[in-house]
Amino acid sequence: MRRSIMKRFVWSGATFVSLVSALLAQGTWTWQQQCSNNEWSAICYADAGCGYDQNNNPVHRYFNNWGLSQCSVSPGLPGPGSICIFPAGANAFLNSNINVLSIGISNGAVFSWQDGSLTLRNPSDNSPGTLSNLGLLRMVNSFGRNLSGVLVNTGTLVHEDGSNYFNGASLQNSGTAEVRLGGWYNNTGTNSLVNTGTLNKTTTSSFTITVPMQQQNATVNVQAGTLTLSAGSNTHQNVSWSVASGATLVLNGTHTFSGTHSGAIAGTLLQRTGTVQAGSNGATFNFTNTGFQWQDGTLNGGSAGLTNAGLLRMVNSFGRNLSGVLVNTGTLVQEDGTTYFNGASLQNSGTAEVRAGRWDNNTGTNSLVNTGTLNKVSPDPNNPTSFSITVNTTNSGLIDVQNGALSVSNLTQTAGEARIRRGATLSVSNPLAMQGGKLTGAGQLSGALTNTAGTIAPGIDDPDQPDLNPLGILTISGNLTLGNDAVFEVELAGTDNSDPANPQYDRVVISGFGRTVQVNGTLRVKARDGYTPATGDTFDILVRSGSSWNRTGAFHTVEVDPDTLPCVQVEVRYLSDRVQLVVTRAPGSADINRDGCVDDADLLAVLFAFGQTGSGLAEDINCDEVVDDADLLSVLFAFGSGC
Ligand SMILES: [Ca+2]
Ligand SMILES: [Ca+2]
Ligand SMILES: [Ca+2]
Repeated sequence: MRRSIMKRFVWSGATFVSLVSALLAQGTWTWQQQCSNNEWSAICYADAGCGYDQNNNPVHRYFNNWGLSQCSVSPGLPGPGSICIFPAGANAFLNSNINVLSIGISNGAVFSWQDGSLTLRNPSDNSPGTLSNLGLLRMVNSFGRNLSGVLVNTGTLVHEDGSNYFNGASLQNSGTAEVRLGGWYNNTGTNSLVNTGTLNKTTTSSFTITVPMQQQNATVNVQAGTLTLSAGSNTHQNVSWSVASGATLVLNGTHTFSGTHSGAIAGTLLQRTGTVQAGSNGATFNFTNTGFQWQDGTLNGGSAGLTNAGLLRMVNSFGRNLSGVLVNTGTLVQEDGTTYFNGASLQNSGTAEVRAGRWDNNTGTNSLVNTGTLNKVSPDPNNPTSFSITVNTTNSGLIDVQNGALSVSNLTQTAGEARIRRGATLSVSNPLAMQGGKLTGAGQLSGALTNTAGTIAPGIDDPDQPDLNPLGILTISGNLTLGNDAVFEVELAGTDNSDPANPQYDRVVISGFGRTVQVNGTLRVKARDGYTPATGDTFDILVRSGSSWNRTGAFHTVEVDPDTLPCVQVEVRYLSDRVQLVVTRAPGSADINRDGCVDDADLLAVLFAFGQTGSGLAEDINCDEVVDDADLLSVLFAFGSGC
């Protein structure tokens, strides 16, 4: 009976293949290659021990690669429910459709899959079966392959070419998976790519994955070419990423990150579109070299926040959407385009650099909080760029407008410094609310300044950047309000302010017509570089450049720094077009009679006044209110100078 069925199977066509296979399928099959062709279902024959037919021709003995042989008909092949084992040394090739329960590829075995559908399934309950690779599993040539069931790779998987379509399939890699050209596509059913091992992209070709990825403690190395991760939903936890020079890793679709993601990116790591978001416990990016490039799509830090500890770049002239909390402790660079804030909070305690484009207040409640450094720069300082921030901004760090224009619609400063370098402009729509910190520089504030408790200190005094001039002429094109606790700090190093690039003292210029200037608070006067003013010297510390202004009020306190300006006394004059500082008393000079020469006339003056006490004595050179030997020594040490 069985023999007759076999005959019909062999000679009557494929209809009976599955029937016969089903009958033979159960059990364990071990690869034992008997044919020169190493294809899974290869059949070969030899004239061996099967006798002769009625025409005296030898009857063939048919062999397969599973150790079976049979006279006159083909032996059976693994079918549904079969357990298939490829021992070490096996080198098998799959170019046909198969349906088995499981496949085991041993360490030392090679299995090359070119074409066909590989279905791993338990026929009794239709649950997925498993292919376990401990050896080398290759996907070869440019064919379209179909996978159903579970593929577990703990060995080496190399996808050389072609497309793998996932149809209710899960690829679980804890070994090494290398992809070169082609793709893994989310075709039908529920599919997943679980990577807890290493995924390497090699060769200069492109590879695309649309199967949802779940990565944990994994490594992704894009060594060459382009790897595109485009699944609709992906999760990545504690993944180490690297992209070699010339290579590209593209993120499309939705990617949820948790834990820490680090890596050296010598090539390009690009969010081309889609969504990158932090999980419920937040996530940290620490990408170095060229960093993480956000071009388009959405970045959502969620309520726990996405923290950038490395380099995060907003690139190209796209409109991007930011939501949730983005914390920058590393370097954040906005190169171009518009970043729309939609219920977003950007918290910078590292360095943020803005070059061109906008950070726009779009929907919801948005904020920019700078406790670090926010630099406005232009890639080409000879062609300065503009950057606009319409998100409510609070500064307690450093805002440094190095060149070009920075527009901040609503800027509140509670501490720190807003610095406008010479030639640069900081624009505000609503009055800059200075509740603390300093406004410094030699550029222009375009807009009003309401200084309730901050310090206006023209020039830039930065010990880390000694090339910047601590003396400056700062222009305010807008109304100026100084409150009771405001400070205006003026440094003196000479009386000549004719060279705006190298002024000798600090000044604020109010430009524009009909400005309102309310003066109040404290005027603080210091000297620099050992400068000592003379009685009668004047300094125009607050001037208007327009034809009129409405100036009211006066400083309630004038502080003269006793360390740099000992015994200097000043008076503030409120003139129609300026507020002027006049030196009413200067420290003594060894040239007592002020004839330009320290000689015996000055020595005699001190001797005649010797012992006198009181303030304002010309002979009291060191200003301690007594004429004594200290003053005499001052003359002796300076004797002959100026003569
Ligand atoms: Ca200064
Ligand atoms: Ca003299
Ligand atoms: Ca004295």
